[in-house]
Amino acid sequence: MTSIQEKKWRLFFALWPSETERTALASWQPLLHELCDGRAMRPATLHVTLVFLGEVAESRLEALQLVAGEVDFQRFYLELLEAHYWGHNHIVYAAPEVVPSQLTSLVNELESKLLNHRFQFEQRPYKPHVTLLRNAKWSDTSLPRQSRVCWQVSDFVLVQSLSDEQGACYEVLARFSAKAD
Ligand code: 2AM
Repeated sequence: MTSIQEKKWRLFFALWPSETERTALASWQPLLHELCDGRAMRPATLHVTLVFLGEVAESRLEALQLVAGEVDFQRFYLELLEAHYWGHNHIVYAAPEVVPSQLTSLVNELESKLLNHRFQFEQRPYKPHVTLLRNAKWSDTSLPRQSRVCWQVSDFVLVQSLSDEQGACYEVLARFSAKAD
């Protein structure tokens, strides 16, 4: 008897920048690339992951979107000014100096609703970041401060991770808006 494997989608939830924020973040890349080498992420792929789900069965996609639609969160600003380096995975990334409490609440609520609906994912301490360079090299020294990016977050997205000849490429499948103030 042949078993038919259900199709799986590689998925994650993320904050997805507008063109303005995307362009501002991409403008950090040339100097960082000069300093740290590696591979600059394509501007169209820049984002902040909220929860990385990995492989999800196609039959669970509708439920996943219903769960995300139940998340109640307020809009907030994410201020990015600093670039950092992680030696363990050779990534140069943008991160906020202070993580907004609304972002922490959004991730906690999303994770808790997903767990209640039996979605599985790796639970690690949450470190919001935008990956700017991969395969980079840098020391423990601070990287230069960058021009401020003040990102107004008013929604989050469900993204499918695919790959093409240039590496990862992402497709936004659905958007979930903040509740009115
Ligand atoms: P990274 O940029 O720090 O690698 C899509 O892969 C997004 O999900 C990336 O932002 C990636 O973070 C994040 N992510 C988190 N956990 C992951 C995992 N186990 N495998 C792949 N990507 C992961």
